[in-house]
Amino acid sequence: MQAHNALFINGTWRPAAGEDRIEVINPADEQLLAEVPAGNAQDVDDAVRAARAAFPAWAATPPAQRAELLTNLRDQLAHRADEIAETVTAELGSPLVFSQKVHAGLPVLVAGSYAELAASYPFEEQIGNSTVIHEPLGVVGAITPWNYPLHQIVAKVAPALAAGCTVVLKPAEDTPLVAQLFAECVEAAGFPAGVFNLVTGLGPVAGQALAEHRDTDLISFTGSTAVGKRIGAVAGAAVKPVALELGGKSANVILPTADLAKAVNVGVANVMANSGQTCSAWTRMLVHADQYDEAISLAAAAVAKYVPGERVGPLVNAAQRDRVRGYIQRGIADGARVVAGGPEAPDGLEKGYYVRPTVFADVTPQMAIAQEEIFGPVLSILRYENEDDAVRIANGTVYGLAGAVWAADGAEAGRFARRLEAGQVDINGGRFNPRAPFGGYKQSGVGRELGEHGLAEYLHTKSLQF
Ligand code: TXE
Repeated sequence: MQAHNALFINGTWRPAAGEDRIEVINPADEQLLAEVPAGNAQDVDDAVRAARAAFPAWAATPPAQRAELLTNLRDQLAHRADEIAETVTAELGSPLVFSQKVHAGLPVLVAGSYAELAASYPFEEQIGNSTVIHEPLGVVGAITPWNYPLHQIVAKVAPALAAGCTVVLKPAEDTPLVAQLFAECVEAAGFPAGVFNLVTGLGPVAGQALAEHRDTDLISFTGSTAVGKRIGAVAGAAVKPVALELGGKSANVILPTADLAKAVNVGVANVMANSGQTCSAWTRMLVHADQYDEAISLAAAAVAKYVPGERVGPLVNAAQRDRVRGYIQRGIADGARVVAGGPEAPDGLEKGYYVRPTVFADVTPQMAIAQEEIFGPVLSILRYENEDDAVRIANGTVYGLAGAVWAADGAEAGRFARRLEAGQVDINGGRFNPRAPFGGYKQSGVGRELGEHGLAEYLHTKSLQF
């Protein structure tokens, strides 16, 4: 696709107010891919005005009609899947197969799920003598990250539109091209002007202007916990609802009855996917003391298959690469044992922001590599003595986004999973469900995305007593 030197506001592509540009770099070869406008506060204000003007008519559009347009959007995303996958591979660096399956495939499922939900959601219900009405909140400011760039957009925009809200999106500066492609899909799907608006730009400029804008009714943010806390504070001061999807440090608990080889192999694959840039990644593997050595050998063998430049892409930018290498060095300094990888650059890759897939053993729960989100292909393996110990370690971080539990019997794993402070836990590998709510306990966030729960975030509730 050809990058737009424009923002998508009120149904048209128009120049940004200022001259600033964002350079989009391919992290696999460090080459300049394109430039897009860096919108400013004026652009954000224009976009919010357009979204406000479009809101009454869109809110009054019957849900069945909103569902039709969302079906068109799903079809557009499916129709342009190859282009989407190539675009994400170019600006994020993920291997093309992964981009096709996940970065292009997942948004089609999520958009399709919201097309169905828009038509079937109980926007009105009867509770005793009350009629309870669920009305759209209004104008949504959406701020998204680069790690699953299209999924994160669709997981906010599709439920917002299904609910009858209008949207201003500020996507991540590293991955604006797929956001432009998404805007083209919205345009082609036939949504009325102003219902969806795109302002590409820098976080501290356009992102902050959107987060602080008085005329939005909800801010939905996915990104770092540090920025999420600031956005939460701004929203709190304005008594405005906020949805935050933040970081994670999820535990993969392998109970002694589990199929150890399978649990370790799937666990390694989970951490290596998307170069470890996944908020829900199972970055702490918890193994019973009796199986610890065997698990380490299995993990070292499994990770050897993840060759940088082939199955593992680069990190998104130089800053993220340096940050991840810094964590690998920190793990070594803190006394953890490297069983695969390390902080050096991978062999034979002169260009690109690559790091070596790394596995640490002898990790103790309080080490930085066991507490902080690394956001790279780095796995920490921890030892536990008994179930209570495993629960304590699993729950012993500020995060609570996701997790996994493995046991011979799904019911046994399910019982254990109920003790975890985490919003989504996969049992014996799990299976993706686009209707299942996703979101965090503790500092992993506020609110839920996907399914009915994700739609409810964009609704007010009013009750009429008869
Ligand atoms: O995130 P930022 P970064 C975590 C992960 C990663 C770290 C840093 O640990 O290593 O965060 O990544 C916009 N006001 N996650 O620096 O800055 C920004 O433009 C308003 C976890 O890339 O939080 C982008 O659109 N907006 C994560 C979005 O926030 C601002 C995904 C996210 O960028 C802003 C990404 C401001 N002051 C990173 N500053 C997850 N939960 O999946 C930045 N932004």
